[in-house]
Amino acid sequence: MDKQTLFDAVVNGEAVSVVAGVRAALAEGLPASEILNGTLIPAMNEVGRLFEVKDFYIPEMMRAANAMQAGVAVLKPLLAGAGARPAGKLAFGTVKGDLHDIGKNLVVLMLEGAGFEVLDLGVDVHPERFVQAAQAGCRLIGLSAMLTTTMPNIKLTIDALQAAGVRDQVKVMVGGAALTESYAQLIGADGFAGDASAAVREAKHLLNLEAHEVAANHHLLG
Ligand code: B1M
Repeated sequence: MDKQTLFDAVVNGEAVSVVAGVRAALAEGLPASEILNGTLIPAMNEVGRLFEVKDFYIPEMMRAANAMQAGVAVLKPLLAGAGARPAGKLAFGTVKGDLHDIGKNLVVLMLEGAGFEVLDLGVDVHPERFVQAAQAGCRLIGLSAMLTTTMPNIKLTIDALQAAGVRDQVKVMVGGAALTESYAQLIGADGFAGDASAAVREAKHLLNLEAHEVAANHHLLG
């Protein structure tokens, strides 16, 4: 199956064809990350465009989302297979009122691949659940929001962490299609990432992991 046919299968919500197409692409030697970033994600962007111009409605969007998830499930073991050592415990979720989870799931997958232990709180997550995760020792809270209407719930969650007295114990990273770095700064988040790979880099940066690793090596050497 060629790239265009796989792209069309995602857009048209044909999960069986998507699984077959992803398997065929892997068999041809294409890296999992290239199939994801070069075909599956662009196909979801096309679904968003079709929805915007009213060629697609919710049922079509849901079918496409299911097909995308079926394709990602095939790629999952390959994307998560880095097998790095544990690097810290994080809690991730899509904020209250927001049901989009494909992007959040990809970010979680990549973080796990990079060696983080991730508590995935799911979608439509109430601020109090993030507070509980912080109280339970998670070092980084990841908040995903895809809708302009749910973006304010990121700020509400940060405020809830503050009110509970745990804001200083955690780093807050935010992301999602509707967000920008400047908005993240405005609402008091510690970091922003535009995609899953950037999220891994940002999580390491926020937790100062490279520096700790360097320090640990120096300790061993010296
Ligand atoms: Co929705 N939806 N949707 N939708 N949907 C969008 C987001 C929209 C842009 C479509 C459009 O109009 N063009 C639009 C939002 C407009 C806006 O607010 N500005 C929209 C709308 C309006 C809606 C509804 C309100 C429609 C309605 O009911 N009238 C409704 C809301 C439901 C709700 O949440 N309460 C709705 C519903 C749905 C479905 C349920 C049908 C389905 C979601 C299924 C699911 O997730 N299980 C759906 C889908 C599929 C989409 C689009 C088409 C695709 C989203 C997606 O999965 N992208 C989307 C259009 C688009 O984004 N182009 C759209 C692929 C994914 C890999 O990318 O999620 O951006 P993304 O994640 C990326 C980065 O953003 C980043 O990394 C990820 C991986 O690279 N990232 C993070 C994400 N979270 C991060 C967190 C981080 C760091 C990085 O740190 C914490």
